[in-house]
Amino acid sequence: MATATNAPAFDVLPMSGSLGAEVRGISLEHAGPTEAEAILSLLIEHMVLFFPDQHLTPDAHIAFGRHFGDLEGHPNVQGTSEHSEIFELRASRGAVADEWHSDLTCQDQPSVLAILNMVKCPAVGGDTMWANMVKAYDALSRPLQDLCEGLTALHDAHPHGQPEKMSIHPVVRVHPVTRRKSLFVNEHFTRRIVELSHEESDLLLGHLTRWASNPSFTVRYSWAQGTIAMWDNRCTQHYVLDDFEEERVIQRVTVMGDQPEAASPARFEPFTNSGAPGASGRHDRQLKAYLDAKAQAR
Ligand SMILES: O=C(O)CCC(=O)C(=O)O
Repeated sequence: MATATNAPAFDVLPMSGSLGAEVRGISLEHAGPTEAEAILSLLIEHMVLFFPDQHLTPDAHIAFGRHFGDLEGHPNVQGTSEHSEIFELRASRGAVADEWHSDLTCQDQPSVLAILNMVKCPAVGGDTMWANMVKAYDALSRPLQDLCEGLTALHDAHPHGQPEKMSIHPVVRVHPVTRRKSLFVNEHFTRRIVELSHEESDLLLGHLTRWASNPSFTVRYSWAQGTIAMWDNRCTQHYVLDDFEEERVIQRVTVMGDQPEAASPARFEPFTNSGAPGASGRHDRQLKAYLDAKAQAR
């Protein structure tokens, strides 16, 4: 049961040792501010929540999302025609969000949380996994934690066909509510560690993004039609299993972002060698272009 004083009591069933809980005994369609506050505390505790048997209409989905802040349509992907706040993923043979990611880290203010409504799901397959980035950070060795805390990374919207959309974020961020540190790089959007040479960046980023999906940090959820899932995008990543052959339709509303707070100030200068002829210059060009544009905008 949820425990906050005077908070509504829901049935809460943890789904793994790392993160995730199924919540029953609430109708999200009828949730008001008191329920929303209790749900938010549960979300902070469990990082991802699953609410089976909700069957929300798009309007009810949007209304539920608005309890948690302003909603944003997907900046790079079209919403459904009637509801600009809803972003729909429709697939019938896998290939949907099958790379680990936190949402929209290519933006300066990646989303705070998101709420999915499973509209139509295959009889088998198409599960979604989430991973706990606080655990991923905590389980790094002390020297690697120390190195990562002084670094930042360039993220871009290349997977959405817009590589010119970029942002730089700390590699380790602090959660604004819990103050816990979490690893904040992902295989989908993170392109480059700013302060390392591209070869060093490839090695470290490769290690960190593989590490982030270590099975012991994860929960895997098998959907049923009408289930709502909600996750804290500031300290988790997620991934859809590409193993289905029937239609899968899922809709998302997304709560607007905040600026990620660094665990420590950046300790090193950006590494760019873009003037160099040949390959090394080419590898640094994207980072240099971003830094130059930022400097000009100041
Ligand atoms: O379809 C899913 O289960 C997850 C979709 C997803 O990756 C996203 O909304 O960012």
